[in-house]
Amino acid sequence: MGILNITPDSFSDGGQLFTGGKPDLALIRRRAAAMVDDGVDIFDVGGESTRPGATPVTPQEEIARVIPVVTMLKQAFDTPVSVDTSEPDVIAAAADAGADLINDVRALTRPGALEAAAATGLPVCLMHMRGEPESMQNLAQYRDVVTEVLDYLNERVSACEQAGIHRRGLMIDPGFGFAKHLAHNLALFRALPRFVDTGLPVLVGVSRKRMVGEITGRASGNRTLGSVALALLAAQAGARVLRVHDVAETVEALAVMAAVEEKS
Ligand code: YH5
Repeated sequence: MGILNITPDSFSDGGQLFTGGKPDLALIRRRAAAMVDDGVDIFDVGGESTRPGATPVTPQEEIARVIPVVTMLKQAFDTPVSVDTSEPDVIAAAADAGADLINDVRALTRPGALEAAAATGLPVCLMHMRGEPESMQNLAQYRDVVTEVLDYLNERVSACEQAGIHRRGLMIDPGFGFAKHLAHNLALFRALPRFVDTGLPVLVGVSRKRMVGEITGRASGNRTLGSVALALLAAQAGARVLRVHDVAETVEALAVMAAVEEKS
């Protein structure tokens, strides 16, 4: 899954895809085409910055950032499009524009989000976090982080099933870096087989995150190697979807793993 960040503050992603209140569709198209050449399987389009300390965005602003991009990607490519959103109106508009997957860092907990997602009939990725990006690191306190995150995701899976979203349309994600310190992130990473054992596909998003910097000592512009190493370890532990900035490097590493494991 290749990240297309349509926010004015995502400078570390290597170029600004959103400037002057508008997505730069020509630039996004070139970036997406490069990802396709590199072997991407899913585009992930996000208009809300969810980094620690980020400021909130209105649903109208999110729609203005994301929907033209979804429309362009569906017209120009055959690659499935995921939309990174928590907002019911954005979920509905994304589905209308042809989105293939809803990726919600708030696991459909916003009022109306569960119903909006169920109405689209689209598959959903449920991620664990606590609180809101501007304050979430204050909530990084756990008695047993693995059990608490698994319990939360199982509860959200049940809520989805009750709202009419079938289990076969769900994916789970421990939410690396979201209300978690390094020790929590590492405990969750080591416990990936327990998430895989739920039988649901597991998505892992660690690309260029602080945890990579904390492990390697590298600043945000120099975390590709650490990110690829973690992605490979996640795949080896059974993660099915890897959300990454560096598609070419990750695909190359996965090809090595597949050869060793005699897969594809
Ligand atoms: C995720 O893990 N993450 S947005 C800070 C960074 C670099 C990257 C400090 N959406 C996830 O990518 N969706 C985001 O450097 C996500 N799983 C899912 N499902 C945060 C992000 C980032 C933050």
